[in-house]
Amino acid sequence: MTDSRAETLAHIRTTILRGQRFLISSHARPDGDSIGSQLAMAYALKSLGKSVRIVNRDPAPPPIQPFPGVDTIEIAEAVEGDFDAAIVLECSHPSRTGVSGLERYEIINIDHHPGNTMFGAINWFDEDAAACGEMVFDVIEALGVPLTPEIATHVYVAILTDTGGFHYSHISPRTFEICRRTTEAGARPQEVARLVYDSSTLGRLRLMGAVLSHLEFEAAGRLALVQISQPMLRETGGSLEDSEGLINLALTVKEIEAVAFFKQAEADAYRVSMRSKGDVDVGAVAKHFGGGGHKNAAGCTLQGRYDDIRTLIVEQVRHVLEARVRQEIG
Ligand SMILES: [Mn+2]
Repeated sequence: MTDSRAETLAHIRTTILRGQRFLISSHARPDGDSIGSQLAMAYALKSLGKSVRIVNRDPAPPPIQPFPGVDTIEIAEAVEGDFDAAIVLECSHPSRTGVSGLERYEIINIDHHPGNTMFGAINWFDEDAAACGEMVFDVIEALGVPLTPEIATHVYVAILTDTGGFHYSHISPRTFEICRRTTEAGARPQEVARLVYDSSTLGRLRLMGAVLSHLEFEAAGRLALVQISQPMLRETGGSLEDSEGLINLALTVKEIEAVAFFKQAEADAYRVSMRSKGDVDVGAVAKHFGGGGHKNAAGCTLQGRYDDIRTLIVEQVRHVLEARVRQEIG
């Protein structure tokens, strides 16, 4: 542990120990890492006798909803009340929360997304963490809070989901050490995996069929393109939430190195999610279009007609695929 890391953790520890009322928020359209990190932190603070409210802009994704404490999360666009500090997890910028009013509080910013703007009174940013849940685990350890089954389960959910089931970059020996500790403390990998990955709906299965029948390829088959339109959602009975994780299907094919997934959010607005393997940096593509994310998992939102958006994205992904080839040769 570097000095600055130890100092930041000590600072977070002091701030939490001297406060009584805490607010915890995370990004809009939360994922397993945001929910798991928030609830692990909330359970830890409660075990220290603190009062905690979790406020998010959007509900937890359906597979995460059965986990303990998810029903205590408040859904709101604004927050008020007295808090000694607001803990913002998983956000490179406070606007990512979609919750207004946070700026009134002393913010503890804990995040692993590249480009974090260091917006907090205390900022702990670690781009090398495989999940924000790893960082929350470190905070809980620094606080001296024993791992309960609830805390352990949420840290495990955060890591499992944010590594795509131990697929993505930044997985380290520390990742498995934390998973070992959480499993020892009562997290049950088999049950968690069943809830997270095997609790699908029929609408999702039908949507998957429709999505796969529209699969397209570019860059000599190295880039797969997937799209979901509003008519597809109506015909299959699936929802945009049901499309969560569908993007990973195409990546299971050996030759495919990158996937771009176009979701029609409104008539002329597409949310573009991208995934890649190894050194193919789709994070750079998302950044180019004002979005964000990591090297292997990123996204952005583009306005316009599908064909135009598709052309723009394909061009940029080609660049990062070519950059990788040059690296291999060089
Ligand atoms: Mn994360």
